[in-house]
Amino acid sequence: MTGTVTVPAGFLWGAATAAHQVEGGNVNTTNWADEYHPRATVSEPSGDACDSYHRYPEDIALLAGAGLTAYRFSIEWARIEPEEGVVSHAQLAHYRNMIETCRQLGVEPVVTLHHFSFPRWWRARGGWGAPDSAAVFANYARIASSILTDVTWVITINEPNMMVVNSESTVDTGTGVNAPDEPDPSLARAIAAAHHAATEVLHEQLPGVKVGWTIANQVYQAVPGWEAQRDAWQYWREDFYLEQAREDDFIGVQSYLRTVIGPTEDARGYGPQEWPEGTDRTLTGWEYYPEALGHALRHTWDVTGGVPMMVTENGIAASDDERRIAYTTGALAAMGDAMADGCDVRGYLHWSLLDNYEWGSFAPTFGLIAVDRRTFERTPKPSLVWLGGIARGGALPG
Ligand code: IFM
Repeated sequence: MTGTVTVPAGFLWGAATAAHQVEGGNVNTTNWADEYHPRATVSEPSGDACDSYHRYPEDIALLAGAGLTAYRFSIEWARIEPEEGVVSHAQLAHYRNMIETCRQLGVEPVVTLHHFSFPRWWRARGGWGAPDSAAVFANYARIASSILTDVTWVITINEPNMMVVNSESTVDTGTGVNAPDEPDPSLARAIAAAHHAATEVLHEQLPGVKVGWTIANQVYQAVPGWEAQRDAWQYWREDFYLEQAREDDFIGVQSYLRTVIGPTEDARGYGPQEWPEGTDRTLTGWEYYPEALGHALRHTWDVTGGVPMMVTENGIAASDDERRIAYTTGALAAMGDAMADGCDVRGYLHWSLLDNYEWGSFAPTFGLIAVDRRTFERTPKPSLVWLGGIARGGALPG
């Protein structure tokens, strides 16, 4: 179905960031330790990032001024609990100030508790693999809940499915092997247990809160005849995590691309297909495929059995801002079609508000706002004004 769809009242229009990617000086994380390790494999470290730790009032004001109504950001566990069991009340106050800044500017805060970065002590005690990892994460959720009293939308964990497949360190191990070949179901179950434990704590502490997690949707498509292999590939990379959300208040849908599964020459005999020469790609090397968002929403809706959804990330790494607008136009049209066909979508949060640290490099620019790497001056791009206009009008491109 195609046509112009009007979003329901209360639909959130916004943009997203994550602490490690924008704050700067995130020195107590394992990410920082790895980025500055003598055998670091990243092309550049996060450093001062966008200095949003200090400049968040300007960031939120730019978002609000453009007409957007929601800001998704993450709070940094390594700052809030710098050593296991040690709570930094000053850092909690910092994040509380961010929430209050949102409120003062008429912006709905969507708060992520964990977005990829870990305190150093967490890795030292065994990470998700430690037998009590769910309890330790739930305790962090309890600490965080003290500043979330009036926050409606809370995300426990960002992209657990990517965390499991990308669980290698960014330090060269010297073995030539860093990435796990297969997602580890025991790791997936441990992270799911942490999500459920944290959700329970948040519901106990914050009546009325809506809790969910966000899943990176890869839009797995099959070469004709390879559907069974596609399903097998997909289960521990995506569907397991969608199933875990069936009792949640909402689920975050994060979409950028698709992955086609078919025959390969390795021992397994199937897997992701190479894109043909000449495929239109983005700055991250991903295929330019705005329709992915519609597929991601429909698949999430089907697997969860109708859990309300929020697009918590969607965007493109592009140096040409017109391309960002074109991509997002296509993605919003696909979202509108999915909504017209019955998908319950509560918001669209673009990735990202700022040109930020893309886990190893600042080169793939996803932002609606450019950031000078030395002065940190913010320069809104036309796409920010454009998306704000869509938000004000409330109608999706058809
Ligand atoms: O930058 C990341 C983000 O941290 C998680 N989702 C995908 C984005 C783009 O790669």
